[in-house]
Amino acid sequence: MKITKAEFIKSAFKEDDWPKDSQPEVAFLGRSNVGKSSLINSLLSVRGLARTSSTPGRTQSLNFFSVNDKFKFVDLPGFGYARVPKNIKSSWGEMATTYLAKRRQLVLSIHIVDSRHEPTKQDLQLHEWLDQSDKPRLIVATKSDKLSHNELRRNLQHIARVLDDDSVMAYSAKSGRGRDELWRAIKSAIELR
Ligand SMILES: Nc1nc2c(ncn2[C@@H]2O[C@H](COP(=O)(O)OP(=O)(O)OP(=O)(O)O)[C@@H](O)[C@H]2O)c(=O)[nH]1
Ligand SMILES: [Mg+2]
Repeated sequence: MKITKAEFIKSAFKEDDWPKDSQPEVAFLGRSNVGKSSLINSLLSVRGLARTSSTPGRTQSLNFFSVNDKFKFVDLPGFGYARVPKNIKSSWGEMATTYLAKRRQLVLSIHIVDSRHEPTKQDLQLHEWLDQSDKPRLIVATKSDKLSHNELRRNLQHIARVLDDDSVMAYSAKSGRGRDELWRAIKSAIELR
Protein backbone atom coordinates (compact mmCIF):
# COMPACT_ATOMS: atom_id res chain seq x y z
CA MET A 1 0.00 0.00 0.00
CA LYS A 2 1.38 3.37 -0.96
CA ILE A 3 0.61 5.94 1.70
CA THR A 4 0.15 9.33 0.11
CA LYS A 5 -1.51 10.97 3.07
CA ALA A 6 -1.96 10.07 6.72
CA GLU A 7 -3.39 12.43 9.26
CA PHE A 8 -4.95 12.51 12.68
CA ILE A 9 -8.59 13.55 12.46
CA LYS A 10 -9.97 13.55 15.99
CA SER A 11 -10.30 11.99 19.40
CA ALA A 12 -13.80 10.83 20.21
CA PHE A 13 -15.08 10.43 23.75
CA LYS A 14 -18.68 9.68 22.75
CA GLU A 15 -20.63 8.36 19.82
CA ASP A 16 -21.61 11.82 18.65
CA ASP A 17 -17.97 12.56 17.98
CA TRP A 18 -17.45 9.68 15.52
CA PRO A 19 -16.77 10.86 11.96
CA LYS A 20 -19.95 11.08 9.91
CA ASP A 21 -18.71 9.90 6.52
CA SER A 22 -18.94 6.32 5.32
CA GLN A 23 -15.29 5.45 4.66
CA PRO A 24 -14.24 1.97 5.81
CA GLU A 25 -12.51 1.75 9.19
CA VAL A 26 -9.92 -0.62 10.60
CA ALA A 27 -9.84 -0.82 14.41
CA PHE A 28 -6.78 -1.61 16.54
CA LEU A 29 -7.54 -3.27 19.85
CA GLY A 30 -5.61 -4.83 22.65
CA ARG A 31 -4.23 -4.65 26.11
CA SER A 32 -2.78 -1.42 27.38
CA ASN A 33 0.82 -0.86 26.35
CA VAL A 34 0.76 -3.79 23.91
CA GLY A 35 1.86 -1.54 21.06
CA LYS A 36 -1.36 -0.48 19.29
CA SER A 37 -0.29 3.09 18.60
CA SER A 38 3.21 1.99 17.55
CA LEU A 39 1.68 -0.48 15.11
CA ILE A 40 -0.40 2.28 13.53
CA ASN A 41 2.64 4.54 13.20
CA SER A 42 4.64 1.69 11.72
CA LEU A 43 1.97 0.81 9.16
CA LEU A 44 1.65 4.45 8.14
CA SER A 45 5.39 5.13 8.36
CA VAL A 46 4.77 8.26 10.38
CA ARG A 47 6.54 8.47 13.66
CA GLY A 48 4.48 10.10 16.40
CA LEU A 49 1.19 10.26 14.47
CA ALA A 50 -0.52 8.02 17.03
CA ARG A 51 0.83 8.94 20.43
CA THR A 52 2.88 6.23 22.05
CA SER A 53 4.16 6.06 25.56
CA SER A 54 5.90 3.87 28.05
CA THR A 55 3.11 4.81 30.46
CA PRO A 56 0.31 2.29 29.97
CA GLY A 57 -3.15 3.71 29.43
CA ARG A 58 -1.99 6.57 27.24
CA THR A 59 -4.74 6.28 24.66
CA GLN A 60 -8.05 6.88 26.43
CA SER A 61 -10.34 7.93 23.63
CA LEU A 62 -11.12 6.58 20.18
CA ASN A 63 -8.57 8.22 17.91
CA PHE A 64 -9.39 8.44 14.22
CA PHE A 65 -6.76 8.68 11.50
CA SER A 66 -7.47 9.26 7.85
CA VAL A 67 -5.36 7.38 5.30
CA ASN A 68 -5.10 8.46 1.64
CA ASP A 69 -8.48 10.20 2.10
CA LYS A 70 -9.97 6.73 1.47
CA PHE A 71 -10.19 4.83 4.76
CA LYS A 72 -9.57 5.26 8.47
CA PHE A 73 -7.60 3.68 11.24
CA VAL A 74 -9.09 3.78 14.72
CA ASP A 75 -6.82 3.52 17.75
CA LEU A 76 -8.93 2.19 20.60
CA PRO A 77 -8.04 2.62 24.27
CA GLY A 78 -6.06 -0.22 25.78
CA PHE A 79 -7.86 -2.43 28.24
CA GLY A 80 -6.66 -4.09 31.39
CA TYR A 81 -4.62 -1.34 32.86
CA ALA A 82 -5.32 -1.40 36.57
CA ARG A 83 -4.09 2.05 37.48
CA VAL A 84 -6.33 4.20 35.34
CA PRO A 85 -9.04 5.91 37.37
CA LYS A 86 -12.19 3.84 37.83
CA ASN A 87 -14.45 6.05 35.75
CA ILE A 88 -12.07 5.77 32.81
CA LYS A 89 -11.65 2.05 33.35
CA SER A 90 -15.34 1.33 33.11
CA SER A 91 -15.72 3.61 30.14
CA TRP A 92 -13.29 1.45 28.15
CA GLY A 93 -15.84 -1.25 27.90
CA GLU A 94 -18.55 1.17 27.04
CA MET A 95 -16.75 3.22 24.43
CA ALA A 96 -15.01 0.37 22.70
CA THR A 97 -17.85 -2.13 22.82
CA THR A 98 -20.34 0.46 21.58
CA TYR A 99 -18.00 1.20 18.71
CA LEU A 100 -17.47 -2.48 17.88
CA ALA A 101 -21.14 -3.30 18.10
CA LYS A 102 -22.55 -0.33 16.22
CA ARG A 103 -20.05 1.00 13.77
CA ARG A 104 -21.17 0.11 10.26
CA GLN A 105 -17.95 1.48 8.75
CA LEU A 106 -15.87 -1.11 10.63
CA VAL A 107 -14.48 -3.65 8.15
CA LEU A 108 -11.67 -5.23 10.18
CA SER A 109 -10.69 -5.51 13.85
CA ILE A 110 -7.04 -6.09 14.55
CA HIS A 111 -6.54 -7.72 17.95
CA ILE A 112 -3.00 -7.03 19.06
CA VAL A 113 -1.24 -9.22 21.59
CA ASP A 114 2.31 -9.19 22.94
CA SER A 115 4.25 -12.02 21.31
CA ARG A 116 6.17 -12.52 24.55
CA HIS A 117 3.19 -13.01 26.81
CA GLU A 118 0.40 -15.40 27.55
CA PRO A 119 -2.93 -13.98 26.33
CA THR A 120 -4.78 -12.58 29.36
CA LYS A 121 -8.32 -13.24 30.50
CA GLN A 122 -9.29 -9.99 28.81
CA ASP A 123 -7.70 -11.11 25.56
CA LEU A 124 -9.88 -14.19 25.73
CA GLN A 125 -12.93 -12.05 26.43
CA LEU A 126 -12.19 -9.73 23.56
CA HIS A 127 -11.61 -12.72 21.33
CA GLU A 128 -14.96 -14.23 22.23
CA TRP A 129 -16.62 -10.91 21.82
CA LEU A 130 -15.20 -10.50 18.32
CA ASP A 131 -16.21 -14.09 17.51
CA GLN A 132 -19.80 -13.21 18.22
CA SER A 133 -19.83 -10.17 15.99
CA ASP A 134 -19.69 -11.25 12.37
CA LYS A 135 -17.00 -8.77 11.36
CA PRO A 136 -13.61 -9.93 10.08
CA ARG A 137 -10.77 -9.81 12.58
CA LEU A 138 -7.23 -10.95 12.87
CA ILE A 139 -4.66 -11.42 15.58
CA VAL A 140 -1.29 -9.71 15.44
CA ALA A 141 1.47 -10.65 17.87
CA THR A 142 3.72 -7.63 18.13
CA LYS A 143 7.12 -6.83 19.70
CA SER A 144 8.44 -9.92 17.89
CA ASP A 145 11.88 -8.28 17.76
CA LYS A 146 12.21 -9.02 21.48
CA LEU A 147 12.25 -12.79 20.92
CA SER A 148 14.58 -15.26 19.32
CA HIS A 149 13.40 -17.10 16.24
CA ASN A 150 12.60 -20.24 18.21
CA GLU A 151 10.88 -18.44 21.07
CA LEU A 152 8.73 -16.55 18.59
CA ARG A 153 7.72 -19.70 16.73
CA ARG A 154 6.81 -21.40 19.98
CA ASN A 155 4.85 -18.41 21.28
CA LEU A 156 2.94 -17.91 18.04
CA GLN A 157 1.84 -21.53 18.16
CA HIS A 158 0.85 -21.14 21.79
CA ILE A 159 -1.15 -17.96 21.19
CA ALA A 160 -2.89 -19.59 18.22
CA ARG A 161 -3.82 -22.55 20.41
CA VAL A 162 -5.05 -20.50 23.37
CA LEU A 163 -7.12 -18.17 21.19
CA ASP A 164 -8.17 -21.05 18.96
CA ASP A 165 -7.25 -19.17 15.81
CA ASP A 166 -4.63 -20.37 13.36
CA SER A 167 -3.96 -17.02 11.73
CA VAL A 168 -1.70 -15.21 14.19
CA MET A 169 0.64 -12.78 12.42
CA ALA A 170 4.01 -11.80 13.84
CA TYR A 171 4.79 -8.09 13.83
CA SER A 172 7.47 -5.69 14.95
CA ALA A 173 7.00 -1.95 14.91
CA LYS A 174 10.74 -1.71 15.43
CA SER A 175 11.94 -3.75 12.46
CA GLY A 176 8.84 -3.58 10.26
CA ARG A 177 8.50 -7.35 10.29
CA GLY A 178 5.03 -8.41 9.15
CA ARG A 179 4.21 -5.03 7.70
CA ASP A 180 3.62 -6.15 4.10
CA GLU A 181 1.58 -9.14 5.16
CA LEU A 182 -0.61 -7.05 7.44
CA TRP A 183 -1.13 -4.42 4.75
CA ARG A 184 -2.30 -7.14 2.36
CA ALA A 185 -4.91 -8.25 4.88
CA ILE A 186 -6.04 -4.67 5.53
CA LYS A 187 -6.24 -3.93 1.84
CA SER A 188 -8.38 -6.91 1.09
CA ALA A 189 -10.73 -6.09 3.98
CA ILE A 190 -11.17 -2.57 2.66
CA GLU A 191 -11.72 -3.70 -0.91
CA LEU A 192 -14.14 -6.47 0.01
CA ARG A 193 -16.45 -4.05 1.61
N1 LIG B 1 10.79 -3.41 20.82
C1 LIG B 1 9.55 -3.03 20.50
N2 LIG B 1 8.90 -2.13 21.26
C2 LIG B 1 7.63 -1.78 20.92
C3 LIG B 1 6.99 -2.33 19.76
N3 LIG B 1 5.74 -1.81 19.69
C4 LIG B 1 5.62 -0.97 20.74
N4 LIG B 1 6.75 -0.93 21.49
C5 LIG B 1 6.96 -0.14 22.73
O1 LIG B 1 5.94 -0.47 23.66
C6 LIG B 1 5.51 0.69 24.40
C7 LIG B 1 4.01 0.88 24.26
O2 LIG B 1 3.69 1.18 22.93
P1 LIG B 1 2.35 1.94 22.51
O3 LIG B 1 2.31 1.88 21.02
O4 LIG B 1 2.27 3.26 23.17
O5 LIG B 1 1.25 0.96 23.12
P2 LIG B 1 -0.34 1.16 23.16
O6 LIG B 1 -0.92 -0.21 23.04
O7 LIG B 1 -0.77 2.15 22.16
O8 LIG B 1 -0.55 1.70 24.64
P3 LIG B 1 -1.83 2.44 25.27
O9 LIG B 1 -2.28 3.49 24.30
O10 LIG B 1 -1.28 3.00 26.53
O11 LIG B 1 -2.85 1.39 25.52
C8 LIG B 1 6.33 1.85 23.86
O12 LIG B 1 7.42 2.05 24.71
C9 LIG B 1 6.79 1.35 22.49
O13 LIG B 1 7.99 1.93 22.06
C10 LIG B 1 7.73 -3.29 18.96
O14 LIG B 1 7.26 -3.86 17.96
N5 LIG B 1 9.00 -3.59 19.39
MG1 LIG C 1 -1.88 3.87 22.42
